Amino acid sequence: MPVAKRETSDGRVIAHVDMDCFYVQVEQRKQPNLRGLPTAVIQYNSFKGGALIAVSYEARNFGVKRSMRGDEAKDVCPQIHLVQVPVAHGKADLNSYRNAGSEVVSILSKKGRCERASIDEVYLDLTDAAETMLLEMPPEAREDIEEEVLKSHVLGLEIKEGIDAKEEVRKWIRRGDATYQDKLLACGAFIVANLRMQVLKDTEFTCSAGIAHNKMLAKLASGMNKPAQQTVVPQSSVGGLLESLPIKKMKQLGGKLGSSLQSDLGCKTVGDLLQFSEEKLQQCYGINTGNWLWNIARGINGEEVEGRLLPKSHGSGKTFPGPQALKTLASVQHWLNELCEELSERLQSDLNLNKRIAHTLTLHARAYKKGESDSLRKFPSESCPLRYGTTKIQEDALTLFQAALREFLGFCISKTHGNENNNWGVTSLSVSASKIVPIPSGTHSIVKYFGGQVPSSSSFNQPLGNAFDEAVPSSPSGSENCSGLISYELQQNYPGGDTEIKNSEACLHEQDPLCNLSRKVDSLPKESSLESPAGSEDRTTKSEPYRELPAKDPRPLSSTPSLKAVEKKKTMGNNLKGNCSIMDFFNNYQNSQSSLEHKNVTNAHDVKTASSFGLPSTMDSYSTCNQIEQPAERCREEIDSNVGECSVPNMSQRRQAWDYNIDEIDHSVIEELPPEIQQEFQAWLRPHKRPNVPNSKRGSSITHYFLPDKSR
Ligand code: TTP
Repeated sequence: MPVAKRETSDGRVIAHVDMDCFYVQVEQRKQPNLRGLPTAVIQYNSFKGGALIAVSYEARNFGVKRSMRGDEAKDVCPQIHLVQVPVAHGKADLNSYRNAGSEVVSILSKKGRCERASIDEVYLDLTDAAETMLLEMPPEAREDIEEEVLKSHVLGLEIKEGIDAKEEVRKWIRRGDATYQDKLLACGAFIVANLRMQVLKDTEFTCSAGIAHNKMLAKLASGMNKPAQQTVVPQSSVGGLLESLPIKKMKQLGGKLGSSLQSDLGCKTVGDLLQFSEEKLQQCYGINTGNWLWNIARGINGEEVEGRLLPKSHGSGKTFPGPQALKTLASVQHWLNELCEELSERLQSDLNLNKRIAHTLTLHARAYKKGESDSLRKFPSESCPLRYGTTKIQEDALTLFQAALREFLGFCISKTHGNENNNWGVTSLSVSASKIVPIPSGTHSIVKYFGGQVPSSSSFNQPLGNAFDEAVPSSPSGSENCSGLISYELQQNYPGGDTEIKNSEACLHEQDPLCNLSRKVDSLPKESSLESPAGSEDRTTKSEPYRELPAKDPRPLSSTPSLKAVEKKKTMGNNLKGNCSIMDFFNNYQNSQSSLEHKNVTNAHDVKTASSFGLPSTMDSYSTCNQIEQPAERCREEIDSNVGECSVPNMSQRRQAWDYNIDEIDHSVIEELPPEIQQEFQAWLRPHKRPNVPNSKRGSSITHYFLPDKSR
């Protein structure tokens, strides 16, 4: 349900920029001979020439619509060029479009706070830039105004027949009696026109824009004059705009709420809402939604432009219409594997490029059950903490699917045994990764270091997964972080090993989708269980005490390395390409930890202490929350303290968070690390070094240091 945010000021300048027929433009840039021709991008399948997903404006002039199939488009426009969307993993590969969107974002974000709203849409807060322009070069003082600015549409500006619209816009821009707000919007028109010209010059893409005092109005306006145009919404025009705006055209009113406003309150347009008091709307729809409705009827919307250049989530999905519906668990698993592989690649790329990790894996599907109409039962979406590594994501997605299927079928395990082909069909599948947060900056090079050791992408997955299971910290801000940390703990505790894969494979062969279900699903931590405030519950100790072993780690098992061995490797210099003692150490450390696990280590403290070498800060923040059961707010403070660079002011908090004696670190180990990691360690260590005290601990056993200290 939408929630109203207080309108902070009507003096803001917000732009919404939307690319024109975006996928078509991307394809036309690849094939310039298609420019200016009727073109559409299709997602090919054999059914009636594939589905149109983007249509050029030239093709639209012939009556081609996105709702058509390729064959229909050819009927109305025989000369249309149909370009097939690239394919990977047996489905549309949108990477080239995503990358093209990023090119645009990098240009637009230079002028103000920028929020990437979708693959081809951006919000900009241009208030500061507009205020600066107003001071330095007010619109009324401008003699030469660029053509692109004069081509702006100004809502409410009457253009009489036979009058040059550009001249009217020039007058509006240079009005001496304009309100301060209108002057700011006029500045916004200059800034946005320049940005759009820059986008065209640098990327060859055209875009359209809306310029208003808030996001809602800017978004409404950007679609009013397409392609390659911009529309300004002065405050005085808002009433007129909303008066005739159909309810369902307003963002957030396209669904059930909009339908209810139409059928229950008789509102056809947004303006019709004006007749209802705030109390009445609150009575009908609750306090928040009622308040939001009252505000939007007046064009009030205080939503901020979030400074976000990267997507909030990653998803990969595919539909299986009509006869293509998936009717066996084996076919579902096949497609889940494809989708998860794509998702995993994107997560990996996000990690490498942006240093971000996702915390939640969600499975959505649409399905039908024989004998029931679609509307009767929705296929439930299921979530769990996300574990990095393709295989792990695939395993977890399958388990989530099985859980959802079980719920969908009404737990009638015995009835479905052996006859799944006749019982259900899946018409769409998707997996998504959300709760994506930056890795705390002080840990980047360590994560990179782990990733960098792995030679190929296929073999990359498992070791990195392990490295992350051991090492990846949680998100740096807010209460979400606490649940993120909990997810991480739970991930470690999920016993998803080979045995279970084999079981589920056996299950597939037996055509019994549910034979293995209860056990796996019960052991998979669901995301919903992460919602309670961190610290209110000791989740680690409540979870399965068994920690996952590095199942496919090809590295040999060996005992904990002796200091002598470490010293020997040290003489080989700092070149860490290939195996080196610190890597041996990590391997051995994992192994030694594993042996502890086999001894049924149920103590969260042990697990946490053992993990703390990998990336100590956030793990220990969680542990601290965990141990003393602090409220979420307290957790947040501690996590935040671990987020920034390793500045001295944060060190005391850091030191508290690390649950070991920092003076006991064996420096010979650190010296073996690559320079950037050494720097990070040094930054952590520096404030703790006591001047004039001989390094009495040098040479103390790293084994002693890294193994859990039972006395703590
Ligand atoms: P839109 O911005 O909705 O449309 P568009 O950019 O093609 O055209 P317009 O000029 O009218 O804004 O979508 C952006 C891209 O997203 C679009 O080019 C293709 C893709 N898309 C789909 O793949 N499926 C869909 O159902 C929609 C609506 C869009």
